This record gives sequence, structure tokens and C-alpha cells, in this order.
Amino acid sequence: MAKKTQKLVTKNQIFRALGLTAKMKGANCGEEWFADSKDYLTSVNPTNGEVLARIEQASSRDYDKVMKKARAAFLVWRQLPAPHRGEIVRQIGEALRAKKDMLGALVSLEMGKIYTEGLGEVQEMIDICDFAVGLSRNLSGPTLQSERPKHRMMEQWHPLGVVGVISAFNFPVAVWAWNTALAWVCGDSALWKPSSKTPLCAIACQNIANEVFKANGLPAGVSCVTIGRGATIGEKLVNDVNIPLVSATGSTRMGKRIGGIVGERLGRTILELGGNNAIIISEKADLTGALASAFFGAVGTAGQRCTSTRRLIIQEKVYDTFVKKLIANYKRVAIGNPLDSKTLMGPLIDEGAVADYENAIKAAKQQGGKVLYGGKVLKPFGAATFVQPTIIAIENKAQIVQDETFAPILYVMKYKKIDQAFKLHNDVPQGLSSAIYTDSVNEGEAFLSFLGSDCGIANINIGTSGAEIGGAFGGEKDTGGGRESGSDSWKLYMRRQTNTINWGGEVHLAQGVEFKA
Ligand code: UN1
Repeated sequence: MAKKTQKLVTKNQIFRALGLTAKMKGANCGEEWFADSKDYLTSVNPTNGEVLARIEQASSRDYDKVMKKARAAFLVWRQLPAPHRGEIVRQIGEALRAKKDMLGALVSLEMGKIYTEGLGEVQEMIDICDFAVGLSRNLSGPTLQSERPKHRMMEQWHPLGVVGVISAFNFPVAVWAWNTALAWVCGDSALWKPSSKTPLCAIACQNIANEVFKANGLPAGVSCVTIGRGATIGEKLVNDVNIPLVSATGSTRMGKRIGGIVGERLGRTILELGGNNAIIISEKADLTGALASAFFGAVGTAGQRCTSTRRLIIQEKVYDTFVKKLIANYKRVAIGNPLDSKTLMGPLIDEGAVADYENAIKAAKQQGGKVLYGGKVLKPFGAATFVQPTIIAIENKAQIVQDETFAPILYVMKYKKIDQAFKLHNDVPQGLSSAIYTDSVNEGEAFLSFLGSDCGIANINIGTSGAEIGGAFGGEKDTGGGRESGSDSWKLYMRRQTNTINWGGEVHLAQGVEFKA
């Protein structure tokens, strides 16, 4: 267990740097923070249970006020040339660089991931800002060949409107940036409903964006946030016809509900939901690399990434050696305060997550699983939010393996032939991230082919988690089908228009239709 030996950054330092106080209000669109619900939310440090701040949540009326500003701001913001919008996003990237240390520390303080991962999360924000700046000069559509003489066809992309962003506790700042950096260069304003478990991260991000928008004399409302209950704010947002796109990260259950409601009103969604990510470890693999990737994938972020490695499908000849080495690594995991640089694994987000961990282990045992390492709840600082990273040998078809448990539980299983490994791999409801460790070109290519992984992300010789922002991020099946972040995901934040232009004067009907009186 990592003991407190270094001088750790303090809550007061973090609060001061990011404009946070003990009592705050949960609605903002660029000016003063406000809220009139008299319904308070506490932000709790998962490491020791300390209350960090009290936030008055946004009410339904507050939501309406914010929405009005967001809509008005959209009408102004969309008129700025896209490269000018990119310049604002560039400045937000710079502001994030300046505050990287403190924002990374706040992520560790409020969410519990270790500091290097908190910094990594802020780096993702900076990277997506850089990506969006480049994009702002290249929101391009093709010119197409017309079948009619002296005609031209082309595609244009126009701003969409107010984009709704619903984010989860596990990436409390980066997911906002993935969505807003793109939405903003695309000419949209954004309304964010963050997880109620990480309100301070949301307030800090909004404060950073506000300074930049204000310094550039832009109208309030391009960046909006409403911290509030799912039952009030969440419901209003997904039902709101003024929001043409809802981008939501969270559980499959939540995503199905949101997808249904938004689909009913013919809105657009980007859903990034649960994963059940596996690494196949072939007997032809570099086992040292496989070990490092499996270890980070399963133990990193205390197993609370959508992309966390939840299953290892190991060729039977290397199974025993590999699992033995993995257990040796697990024994060395320093568990403790996430802000301490010696810590490798911080707490789970709350006691509810610990209960899920315990229930999953119990279910695994009942379903034929054998705990090879871990399984215990720890209380290094009083709060029962710490657990041991856990390895369980079990069959893929066990119900508990089919479910996503947001905890550091890794299920290990054997295979004989590679086709069987692919079958086991795909035999879960989710389809986010996947990997194979092999030095065989044929095995690797087969895994990436239509016969291989059915996931949105498929890797060779790297793990399942820690995707770069430049790629489209998301997955298939119960993962929801959405793509955010890199590649051409920006297209979802704009509306496409097909144009046909007649520059010859004569009217020609398509498909050779004649229509003359
Ligand atoms: C998530 O867990 O919701 O690929 C996002 C990764 C990170 C993002 C994870 N870049 O692990």
C-alpha cells in the first residue's frame, strides 16, 4: 500500500487555481453561475469520503434559461468563419496547457484516477483542441460529377445547432472536450450535463472555456453547462427538440433509453456505451508486451474505462506461464491516494461501485469461476472505496462475464485454435475495443478482417484501452454504434447539404425525363 511520503498537491491549491469554492451553483452559460433549485449535490473525494463542495443543482427553469442563451449564441457563433472558431478552440487548448497540472490533479481528487492518468486525460483535451483547430480549415465536402450537361454537384457541411453532451464520471473532462472542440469548430453551441459524481471537474472546465470566450468578446452561451438530476435536467435535454444531436457516454441501459427518446423525435445521437473488451494472447505472441498491455488495460483507472480490458483469451500452451506472471504483477500494485506518484491504483468512484465489484465476484464464483488473485475490499483511508485488482478464471458464457462490471475484475480463459478465440471474443453483447497479441501476420490480419473482431476498435500488439484522439472512437452492438473524437466524426456535428448547380442555362431533368408542354 502506498503511504503518504511526498508533499501532495492540496485541495486548496487545486480549488484556487481552477476557480472552485466550497459552495457553488450548477448552471452557467458564460456569465455568472446560477441555480434556483434548493436541491444540493455534494462532490465527494472517493479516496477518503471527504465532502469537497456543495453545489446547488440546476432546476428545470435554470435549464430553460441556459437553453435560451445557447440557442441565441448559436445564431451568432455560426456566422464566424470556421477558422476563426478554430482560433478560439486553439486558445482553449492553450488555456488547458496552462492549467494541465491542476486540472489533472482535480480529476484525481474528484474521480480517483491516478495523477499520471489525470494528466493524460487533460492531454486528450489538448490534443482534440489541436485536432479541431486543423479541422476548422478543412470541414470539406466533395465535388461530384453531374449526369446533366453544364451542371455541377457538391456537398457542403453547415452548423447543426445546440449539441447536448451527457458525460460519465470516468472521463470527467476529456469526453466534454472531444465533443465540444468538434462542435465549436463546426459552428454549434454546446450544452453539457456532466455526471453528478464529478461536478467540480465540469465547473473547472466551464471556467476555463468562459475566460477564453469572454476575452474574445463572444456572446455567452456557446459553452453551457447544467449540473443537475438525470430526472430533471437529463430528461429535459434528451426530450428537447431544440437539441438536434445528443452525444451520450454511459451505460448501455442509459443509452438504450436515450436512443429511444431522441430517435422518437428523429434527433441524432452519438452513443458511446459499455464495453467488454478482450485481448487474445496467441502462443505466437511477445508475452512481455502482452503482459504490459493486459496489466495496464485491466488495472489502469481501477478498471473504470469503457475500454478497460475485461477478458483475456489465452492460448492454452502459454496460459499458465502468462497468468502466473500477471499475478506477480498484480501483487506489486500499490493501492492508495491517487495523487501520490507511487500509487498505481486509486479508489473506485463510490461505495456503490464497490458493491458492484463484490456482487460480480460472488456471481462469478457461483457461476463456476475461480478467484486466482484479489477479491477483497480495502479501507486504507477509512472509506470502503478501495478494492484489490482481481483475476478470475471462468468460462466466457458465464452470465457475469457477459455483463460489463465497472471494476478491476479480469476474466481469464483458454483457447486451443485461433478460430475458437475469435468466436469467444465476439460472443458478448458489447463491441467497443479489442486486441490480439501475436507475431503471426495471418492471425493479426484475420483478427482485423470481417471474420475477426466485431468491435469498433481492433488492435494488434497493443492493448484495448488508451486510444488516441485521432481515431474515431466508439463501438458496435450494445456499445451503441456512435463515433466521437477523431477521423471524420465531426460530420455528426454538422448538417450535410447536397447542391446541384446549373451553369449552362438549359433545364435538363435527371434520369432523362422529358416534361414539355
Ligand atoms: C471512456 O472510457 O469512456 O481509449 C473513454 C481510452 C481513452 C478514452 C476512454 N482514450 O481508454
